[in-house]
Amino acid sequence: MQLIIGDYNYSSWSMRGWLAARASGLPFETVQIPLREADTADHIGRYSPSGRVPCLIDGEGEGRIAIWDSLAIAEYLAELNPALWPADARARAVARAVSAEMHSGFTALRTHMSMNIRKDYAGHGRTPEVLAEIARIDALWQDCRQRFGMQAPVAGPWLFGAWSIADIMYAPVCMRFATYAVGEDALSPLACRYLGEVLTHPHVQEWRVAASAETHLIAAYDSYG
Ligand SMILES: N[C@@H](CCC(=O)N[C@@H](CS)C(=O)NCC(=O)O)C(=O)O
Repeated sequence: MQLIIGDYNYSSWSMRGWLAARASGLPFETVQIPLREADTADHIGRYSPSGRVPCLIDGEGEGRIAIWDSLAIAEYLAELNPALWPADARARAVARAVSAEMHSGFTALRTHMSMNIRKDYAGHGRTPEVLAEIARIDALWQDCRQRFGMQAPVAGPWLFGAWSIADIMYAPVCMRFATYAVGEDALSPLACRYLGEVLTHPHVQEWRVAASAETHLIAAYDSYG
């Protein structure tokens, strides 16, 4: 498989696709395309019919498919490795709901606290709409941890016990919370603990190291200097 991604530093959707691919345990090759360059559209267009990343390519010849959306990529990988979703049907349904909520929502957070792993934007972006979305994320994390993640037999540090697509969908939110210093002052103790766990997950660390090593800049995304 090939996974086409954008910048490690800026591309939150790419991060989700890549974390899902890493969590699947399946072999894949990463093809990176710097975003917002003159040739970006041409380059992405060779792989992705929507012109967006991430895009997963699997198979060859007649059997080759392109999957051009982060959640669709995660679902495909979960068909190959079902451990990407919680095993229990009720937990899995809630995990899908929180993943879909992320995929289709939180537009204020995305706008005012765009992912920018290398920067320190402490205190920036806290509009009333963003704070309301942070409160919703906090409530959602607490609910998942208390009802599922902390319960036997699956108990573990993640939303549904074991690391799943639900955690992966919120990992870029955690990167934003690190950049914009959203911590104890804005989050419940439980959400704070969960945030700390995500930031030290080995796959998240791997992505952060790649973002730190990257030198490509996108001025339009360096919103606060
Ligand atoms: N709903 C899509 C969103 C993908 C998306 O918006 N990707 C951005 C990068 S994070 C992109 O490809 N932009 C193209 C460009 O900047 O040229 C998904 O979940 O994968």
